[in-house]
Amino acid sequence: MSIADCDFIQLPRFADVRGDLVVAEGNIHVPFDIKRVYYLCGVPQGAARGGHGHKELRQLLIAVSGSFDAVLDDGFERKRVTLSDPGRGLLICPMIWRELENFSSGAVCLVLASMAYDERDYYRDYDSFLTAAKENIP
Ligand code: T46
Repeated sequence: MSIADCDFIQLPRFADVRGDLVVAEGNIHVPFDIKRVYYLCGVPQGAARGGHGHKELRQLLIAVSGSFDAVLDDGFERKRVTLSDPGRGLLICPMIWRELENFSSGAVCLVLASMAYDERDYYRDYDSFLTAAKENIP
């Protein structure tokens, strides 16, 4: 997996005079079974989230309100993308180090995840992640 495999997915959006409704169904719009949902909110100005990689977890991040940046790193290259559109989500594949920063005031990051929470799936140390990524060991 590389950062080339991490891309935005456009979600179906139903807009009418009452506002917008955006849908994300597992294995239809999102390329995995959705096993867990969580969200980041109330992030203070200047604070960062993430700062880890996952061995197997796949996630779709959606800025349902406000905006923030995601810095993705596959051990070989880095890219920064901005999430600000509630109608599209950023797919993050396994073995990608991610850092989330530049949260706007009131930003909410909704996360759809392919697995239940499991601390053993995390690389929380960058050097260990880098060694595994370079050796292609999940
Ligand atoms: C990711 C980014 C975008 C749980 O108990 N269950 C959960 O499902 C999650 C995600 C976290 N936690 C606990 C574990 C920690 O005690 O919540 C606490 C904060 O978690 P963490 O420091 O990992 O939060 P972030 O925002 O740095 O990272 C999270 C996800 O862990 C991570 O997978 O990609 O959001």
